[in-house]
Amino acid sequence: MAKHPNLVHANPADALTTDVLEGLKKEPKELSSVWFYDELGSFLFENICELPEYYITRTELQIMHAHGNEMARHIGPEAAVIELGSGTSMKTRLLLDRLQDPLAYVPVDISREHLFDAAGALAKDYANLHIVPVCADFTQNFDLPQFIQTAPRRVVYFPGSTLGNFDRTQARSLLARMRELVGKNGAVLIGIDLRKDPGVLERAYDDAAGVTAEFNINALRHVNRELGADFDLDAFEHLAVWVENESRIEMHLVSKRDQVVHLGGEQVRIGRGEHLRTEYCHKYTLESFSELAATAGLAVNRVWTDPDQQFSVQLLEPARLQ
Ligand code: AVJ
Repeated sequence: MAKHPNLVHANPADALTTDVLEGLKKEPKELSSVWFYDELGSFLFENICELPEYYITRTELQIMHAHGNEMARHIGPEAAVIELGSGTSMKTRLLLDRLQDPLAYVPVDISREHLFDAAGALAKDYANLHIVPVCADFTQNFDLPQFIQTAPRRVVYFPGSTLGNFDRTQARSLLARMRELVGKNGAVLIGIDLRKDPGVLERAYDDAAGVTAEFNINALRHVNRELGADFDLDAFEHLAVWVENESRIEMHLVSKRDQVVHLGGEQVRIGRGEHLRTEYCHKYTLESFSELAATAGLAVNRVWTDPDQQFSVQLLEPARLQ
């Protein structure tokens, strides 16, 4: 996150302020999508998952129900499952329920509270499973406990199409990191959203009930509260736009008027009609994703999709060298 690791901040909030200011000084302006997820934001996201226009969660669950047994067979017995950005671990249960004698479940999440809530709930339902929560930002380097590092079959689970939020370079290094985590005998089970009609995509990110709009605006509320900024929430409009040549949806906040925002002792001018970019959601074809995975040393071994090919769950394995 912080782009100046050499700067030492007395207070972690200073580092966050520096980071936000840096984004606001860019052309176009941007604000990291991590700001979506405070308590209200997580609640709004859960509501998004239930919206008729937001096909992603429901389609991925449908694929897990239809093909989970086959996924489990491919993964095999005694796997250590490492989930990046585990949240409530809701989809994971569909996998754990089907795996033969899983060795351990390692949820990795930046939110300590969500992490331990989810781990506690799982511990009740899976009495024989080692549950090893790791509180970490999975985009940074983090260590796994020794007995996980040396488990013979390590599998990274990365559902939700979260990879789509990263640009190409970041996505490649994240995939390479997963390959490193699982080793040459491991596998990656990943949810990837597929390219489709732009109208369908834009509606999925700009629903009629306005929940996604509220979710987007809430990032500003979060920055106001956490960093003492004074964004006027009513002065921004939600925008979701399909950018064809990047194959992605972008979420923006568009300023309704000229305004000045105060943050960390600085003033940021935002012009009327100026855009603040808050999220990328890249959409792949089966070919474009397989090419990306290959650049990170991963080969697509199996692909499961829904009948309309809206979404995919893919099993990747380290590519053999010759
Ligand atoms: C949770 C990152 C998968 O990109 O579709 C939902 C977040 N943003 N609506 C996505 C999101 C707007 C979501 N992910």
